[in-house]
Amino acid sequence: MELKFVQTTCPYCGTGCSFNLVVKEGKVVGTQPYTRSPVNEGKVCPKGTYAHEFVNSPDRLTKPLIKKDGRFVEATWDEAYDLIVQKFRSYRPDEFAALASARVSNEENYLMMKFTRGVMKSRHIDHCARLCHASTVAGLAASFGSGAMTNSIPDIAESKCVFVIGSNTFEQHPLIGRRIVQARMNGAKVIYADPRYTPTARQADLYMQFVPGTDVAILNGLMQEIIRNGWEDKEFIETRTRDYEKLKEVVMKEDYSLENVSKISGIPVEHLKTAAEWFGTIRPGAILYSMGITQHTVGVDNVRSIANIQMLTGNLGKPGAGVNALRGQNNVQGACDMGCLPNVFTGYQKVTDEGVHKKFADAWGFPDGICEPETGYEVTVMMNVLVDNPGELKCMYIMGENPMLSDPDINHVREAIGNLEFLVVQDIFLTETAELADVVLPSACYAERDGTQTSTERRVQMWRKAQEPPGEAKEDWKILCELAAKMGYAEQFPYQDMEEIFNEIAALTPSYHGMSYERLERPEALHWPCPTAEHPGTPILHREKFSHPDGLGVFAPIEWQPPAEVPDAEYPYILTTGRILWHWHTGSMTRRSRTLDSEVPTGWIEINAGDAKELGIQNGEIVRAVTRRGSVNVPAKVTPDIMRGVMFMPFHFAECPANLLTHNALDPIAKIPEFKACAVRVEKITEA
Ligand SMILES: Nc1nc2c(c(=O)[nH]1)N[C@H]1C(S)=C(S)[C@@H](COP(=O)(O)OP(=O)(O)OC[C@H]3O[C@@H](n4cnc5c(=O)[nH]c(N)nc54)[C@H](O)[C@@H]3O)O[C@H]1N2
Ligand SMILES: Nc1nc2c(c(=O)[nH]1)N[C@H]1C(S)=C(S)[C@@H](COP(=O)(O)OP(=O)(O)OC[C@H]3O[C@@H](n4cnc5c(=O)[nH]c(N)nc54)[C@H](O)[C@@H]3O)O[C@H]1N2
Ligand code: SF4
Ligand SMILES: [Mo]
Repeated sequence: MELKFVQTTCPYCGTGCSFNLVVKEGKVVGTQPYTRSPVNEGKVCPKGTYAHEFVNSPDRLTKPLIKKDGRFVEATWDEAYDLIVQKFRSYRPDEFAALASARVSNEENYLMMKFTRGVMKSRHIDHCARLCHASTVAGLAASFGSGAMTNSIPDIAESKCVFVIGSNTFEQHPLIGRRIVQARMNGAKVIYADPRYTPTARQADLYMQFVPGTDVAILNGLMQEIIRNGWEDKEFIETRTRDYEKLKEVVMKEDYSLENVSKISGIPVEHLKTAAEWFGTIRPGAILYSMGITQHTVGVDNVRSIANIQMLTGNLGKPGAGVNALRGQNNVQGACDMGCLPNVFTGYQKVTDEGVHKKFADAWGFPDGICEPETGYEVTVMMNVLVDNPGELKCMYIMGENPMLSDPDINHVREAIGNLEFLVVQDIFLTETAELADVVLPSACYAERDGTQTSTERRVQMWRKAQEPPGEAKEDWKILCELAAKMGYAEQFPYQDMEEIFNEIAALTPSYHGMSYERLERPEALHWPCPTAEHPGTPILHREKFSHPDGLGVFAPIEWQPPAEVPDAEYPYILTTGRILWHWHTGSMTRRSRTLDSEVPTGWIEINAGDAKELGIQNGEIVRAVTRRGSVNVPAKVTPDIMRGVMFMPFHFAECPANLLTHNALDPIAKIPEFKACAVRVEKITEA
């Protein structure tokens, strides 16, 4: 039997590994190493290895569905389009909102952005970056003028001191974890701070367990100790930054002495001292962070503190250093780059800038104009508006997201979605969100299309089509083009293939300007910014200057504040949430992968062994976890690995959804919810 091998990039995390899909008789049946990618050099994690398993799942959506009398009935594409067009035309621009997707290609996200702003003329477009690295995009833009991971993945192996905080790298970005191991084999010290002793902790020379939500205090304390000992990089501070005095005024306060920070965070003073000494004196030092930093009501403050410590130590613009914000989904960087955010067009060009607005309006040529040059609503704000001001938003178009499991406070989300008049969901499976839709459109998955995606290190890489989509499912870009044509805008959506869309993106986006499919075909692809056709791309940002007009990095004085909801007598523990190696978010794909799902078939709540003893809870016992939002029955996992007073739940499992419990409290700037800290109590379930 003849086998075909199609090289593509992984549909799961933002690391951007490559592998080959094995195709037999026109169907994807396996994966195989592809050794020429400089990102993963032929290695993959379990999700990559089994990335073929969900592709031909019998659960794939194969036909459009229309809800009639509360039940879905199969429909033709024309019936589905006709209904959508009739409804979409009945709404005013501001009554419509769209969610783009970190799962689909750059080209498709660009089209969703163009559809929302051009066809629907609405300001309201966003996507799951809001739940993820919105704090990074805002925080690093304020500190450096550009909100992306500063260095490359291979570069991490060059570091001499790797400080990982709020990232469980070995489970969530395993092939970045490999670079930490390489750095350590090259003699680097590894410092890891996390409320849980995770697989990442096992790789650390120094592990610091701490109370969730105390990151700013810890970082301020480390900076105070570095300054006290004169370990700061004076030349870097002098020549490359401003507002250092303002930073110093805050971090040198008695509040941030190591003794006080130890009291706030629970980290022993000795450990803080060692961390400050290593990070203050060993160069180059890289920081890796992810959701433990961003998903807080102080998410932007946390990110700015990370930027502060890297400017203080001069760890920017050079190999082995950097602020390495590990982006989560395969193409969340790309969805942001494509302007699927309520405040920017592609390449972070501001919607409120009249020149930019005119540039896009002119290039697109909609005879009746595009959306107003005003910022729209963020996902989390959309949900709040739907509940608090019913009737303002009436219609949503959700492509490749599952907010009914991934947004905070699911009861609130259910109420919000219930207040919509018309919901279209475009997905590869009938998700918890799709169940609530009026129309469901079946789309192709990554293995069924070409296109590009941009990984966490700003590397723009290709997907390659390996098989046809099942049944009548279509590629997301084709659906968007056909729908735009039915809405009367065929001329503005004239594309024959993805490459034509990419060329339009490159023409309108300075950081992608020098890219073409031809150039991206190479195994190493290109890192943005890549402004000209000759430019080699930019693996390391901020080498000579930062992206602010004056070229300087900006220190921000940040005071520590506790989370919005802290434990009390009624809810005495801190609940934090996150991920595990084997599953992906709402489980739509991994729970339909036989191997992954049999490895870990359901969720749990991690409880410290001492706490469990006090509560009389046994390992494996089903308990009831209760917060002010709701309650969930879930197996207890009693473990010494989590800090006392803290509990952890993975959010992948529909049968025990962590997000029934989480708190919809938002960072005032980034509008990201506080998934990483709320107050919880756990009850024994007594037989009635
Ligand atoms: N296997 C797998 N990999 C994934 C994903 C997945 O679903 N499954 N999702 C991808 C996505 S979209 C993302 S964004 C990334 C996320 O990647 P990570 O951020 O690494 O994953 P999380 O588990 O959300 O959180 C990381 C760690 O933060 C710790 N933490 C909890 N509270 C705090 C706190 O207050 N401060 C600090 N500093 N740490 C805290 C948790 O104990 C946890 O170990 O992973 C990506 N990779
Ligand atoms: N409690 C808690 N909640 C969290 C987090 C947390 O740490 N704790 N983390 C948050 C973070 S960082 C993130 S990124 C979000 C993720 O939240 P979501 O993006 O809502 O989660 P996913 O399950 O990845 O949803 C992606 C959807 O896209 C579909 N899909 C896959 N491929 C395609 C395709 O090619 N086309 C189309 N149209 N659809 C496709 C999948 O079937 C799935 O339904 O969750 C957030 N929620
Ligand atoms: S590390 Fe990420 S990109 Fe690489 S194989 Fe695993 S899930 Fe895929
Ligand atoms: Mo994410």
